[in-house]
Amino acid sequence: MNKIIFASNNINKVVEIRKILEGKYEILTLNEAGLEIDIPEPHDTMELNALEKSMTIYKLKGTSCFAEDSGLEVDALNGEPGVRSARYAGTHGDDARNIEMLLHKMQGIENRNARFRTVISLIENGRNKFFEGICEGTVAYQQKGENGFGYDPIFIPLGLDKTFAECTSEEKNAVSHRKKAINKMIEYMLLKDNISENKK
Ligand code: ITT
Repeated sequence: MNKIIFASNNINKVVEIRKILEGKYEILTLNEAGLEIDIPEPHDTMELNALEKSMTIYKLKGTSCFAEDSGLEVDALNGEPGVRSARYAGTHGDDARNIEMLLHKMQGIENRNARFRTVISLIENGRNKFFEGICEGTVAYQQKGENGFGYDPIFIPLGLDKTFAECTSEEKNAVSHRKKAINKMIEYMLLKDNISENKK
């Protein structure tokens, strides 16, 4: 099976993406690729941060790899936390405080519309391609559910009446931003592989 490095230190993302790509591609984590590295995310767009992560790893390893930058965009907060989702309350990856901060800012706000957005940067032979995935929904008034990670306990995807944290991984993967972006990337990679097969 083809192997590809996923340039992420977020084990929850790795688990979700492994499940989505099961049987199609083997995902190597940074650790498994022999890299212990914390890649900075200094930019103010998901595109540039995803590219920073994938390009950093490509330069170190020289093999195909991809990275993703993702976040929750809330309409009533002008798209916040957005690109700052992982560190909204100050400390990177403090999910509990990030949720607390978001619910606090949304007190008294009736427009709960929001979306998860993921941007993947895939680098092959030094060239970059972006893939985007969006999942529309609303921000709940309180946390519910134990599954998933990040803002899952307060995000209700459109068409369901429960939070992502109340969903099974199959239910989340059926509609998630990450699944949509990964699907686009797989379609692109398979098409390209077919084209180069036909040229032989
Ligand atoms: P890497 O950069 O190492 O991949 P990270 O956690 O720093 O991991 P991001 O900078 O892309 O990743 O931050 C994404 C944050 O957005 C993440 O920490 C969550 O708070 C939130 N997030 C993204 N996707 C999510 C999902 O499917 N469910 C819940 N929260 C999500």
